[in-house]
Amino acid sequence: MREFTSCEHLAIILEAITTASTELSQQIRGAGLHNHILGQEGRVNVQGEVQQKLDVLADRTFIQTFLGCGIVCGIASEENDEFVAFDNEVSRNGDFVVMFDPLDGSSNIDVNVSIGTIFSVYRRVSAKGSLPTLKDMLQPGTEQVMAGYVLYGSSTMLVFSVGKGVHGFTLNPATGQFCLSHHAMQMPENGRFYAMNEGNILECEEGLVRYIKYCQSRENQTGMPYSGRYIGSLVADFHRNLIKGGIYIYPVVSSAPEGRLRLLYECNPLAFIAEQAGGLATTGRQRILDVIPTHLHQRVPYFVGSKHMVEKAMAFLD
Ligand code: AFP
Repeated sequence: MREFTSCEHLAIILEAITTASTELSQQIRGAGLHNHILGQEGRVNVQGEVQQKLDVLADRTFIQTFLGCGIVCGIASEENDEFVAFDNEVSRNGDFVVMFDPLDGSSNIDVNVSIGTIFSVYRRVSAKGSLPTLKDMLQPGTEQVMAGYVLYGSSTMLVFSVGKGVHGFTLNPATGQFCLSHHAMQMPENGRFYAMNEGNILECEEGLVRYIKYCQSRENQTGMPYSGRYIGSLVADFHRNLIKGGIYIYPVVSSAPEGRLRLLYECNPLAFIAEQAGGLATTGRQRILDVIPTHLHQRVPYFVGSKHMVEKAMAFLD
């Protein structure tokens, strides 16, 4: 049998993602009409967060699709305490692992605000034919071979990169096809939007408080206060900044001493997209893609967005 090329492999994974997200998109679009998929599942995930029914549905949908595609040997997701190894002959020979947040922004599900799926694909480092190991999951972001997200917003959109620029595809609900709508996306180098949960401002380090004051002043490059925009769905906040220019910050705060966002399936994939589009992603002190992961649900502080804005924010930190 002919071996697939790397390109063909990634196309198969991408097809799995479009299949699962098209199905999920339909569920989300009708969620208000179907009480059985709205609200809480009644369980708490490993992060101590209450799972929503749609979180669990999304997680299952993606797992089933990756399992069925034959070239993924295991996954890790926000909703599973441990990584999941696909234990069958075909999957054990799969070359790839996928890290994903099945439904980012779950607090927005019941209030009809944009949410998304974030994913990151790595080539396994363990031997083919065996079950994947934790080492496969704990690779630095520089090793990603594909990453992206699906945004369930005013339209459903897939944005991804295989390391050769960023492209966006919009779902045509009439045909169920994702069509190229945003070719070679570039993040503006500067912007006039900042996104941060300012409810936490009194808990932030002094340098960051000074940066936020700078954003609100006329001293910035626009000569006008930036506009604050915070949706509370990382993927939606990120997407706006990708298109219009801006910065998203989730810093260390006392309630989240290591930051709130998860390195493997939130920060790394969006950092990959940001860099591929000419933007920047750091912890405030270090490039996100260079962070060596130590555990599956590791959290990090996150500064991501337009290059000059992230550089400026970092300059305010000690
Ligand atoms: P979920 O994947 O658990 O919904 O995470 C949401 C999130 O990580 C991110 O999307 C938001 O930007 C952030 O949390 C919102 O957190 P705050 O409510 O603390 O601002």
